[in-house]
Amino acid sequence: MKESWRWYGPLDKISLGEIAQTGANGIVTALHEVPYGEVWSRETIAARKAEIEAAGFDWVVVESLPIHERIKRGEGDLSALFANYRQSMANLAAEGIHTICYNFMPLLDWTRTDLAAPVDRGGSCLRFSAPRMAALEIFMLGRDAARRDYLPEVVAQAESWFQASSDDERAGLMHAVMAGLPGAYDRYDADGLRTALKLYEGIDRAVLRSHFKRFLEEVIPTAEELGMRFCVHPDDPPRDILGLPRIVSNADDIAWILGAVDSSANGLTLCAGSLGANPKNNVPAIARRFADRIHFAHLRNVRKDADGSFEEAAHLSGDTDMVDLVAALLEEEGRRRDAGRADCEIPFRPDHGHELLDDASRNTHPGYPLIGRMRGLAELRGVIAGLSYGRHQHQQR
Ligand code: DNO
Ligand code: MN
Repeated sequence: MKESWRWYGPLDKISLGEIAQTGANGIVTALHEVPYGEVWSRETIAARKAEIEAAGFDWVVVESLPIHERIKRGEGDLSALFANYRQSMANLAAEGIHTICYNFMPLLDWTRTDLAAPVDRGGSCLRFSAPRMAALEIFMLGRDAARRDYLPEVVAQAESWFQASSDDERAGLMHAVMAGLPGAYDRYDADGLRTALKLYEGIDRAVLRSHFKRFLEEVIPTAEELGMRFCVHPDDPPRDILGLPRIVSNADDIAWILGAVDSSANGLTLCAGSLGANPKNNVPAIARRFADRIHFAHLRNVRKDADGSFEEAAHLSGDTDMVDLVAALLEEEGRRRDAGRADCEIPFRPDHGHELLDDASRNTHPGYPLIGRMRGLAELRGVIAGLSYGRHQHQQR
């Protein structure tokens, strides 16, 4: 497996020189400065690639080539947006970059309510509290319909929190919920969010699926021609948020997507932490079922509570059997190797990490600290080495 690391580009507080010391050799990044919907020019891609290569890395995955909200909403004439998207793809392929991660989450990206929840023995993690999210939806935004999405006791806790909370605490909650958005765009306050949600009125699961299918039909044939691999990132958390349908949340959803345009160019980012936040998802089983379409993996763990809350656990210690999951990915690599494929290595990154030791002082992107991710990567590297040795021994016998 190819060890990679998400770097947010020149504005990232962690430099490529520092990333080199983590042992990773692949970089996962995007042109975060280009507004959604605009073409990534070949020159800009080439300059970023040169910077990455000069530091001794390969640019292994684009995460993400973002999909404009109008495409998700199916709004108006989309031909120019699709043409721009395909042009960016062609420019990336011309620069030798072939793996593209993207998501189809309406409006938000990953969603948490607390960016610094304490963990045992020190440090902090990202946490999703069902009562806090319910407080935001029901009481701060006034979406009464959201009551249906939470257990009655969660709604009761949400109401007490809301009544006792200060303006600063409410603003802090809104800030945490927006933190998953990758670029500097489209962060909302309560009014802005209400307005943005109105644009999604009438877009239910079936409608959103039809917009997703249209996207796949517009880009996957081009991806095939260009030799590119697309890999959709699952919804995080894998459930409806703010009443917006989320359609990349479980094995049935994934089967539908991969079948909607049945091509190896239409693949999956196996994000263990996202899928693992729903107790119904068995992540190693999902990895085995869709193994031949996994083009990229995000490895991290979660620990779930009974009320729908969860927090990010250390990479090897949450609810997902990480060793079994890595074994599933190594089995797939073995099959690719046996089939004589040149591109058998699956790139992975330690998705998020805890904030540990000096991490908080660097004020890095939430979820993306240096030391916490380095710990995760080191643990995963150990698992991979151990399983690879076992497999090697087995083959010798
Ligand atoms: C979380 C990430 C996601 C992911 C996008 C992909 O940290 O895994 O934000 O980058 O959803 O489009
Ligand atoms: Mn992920």
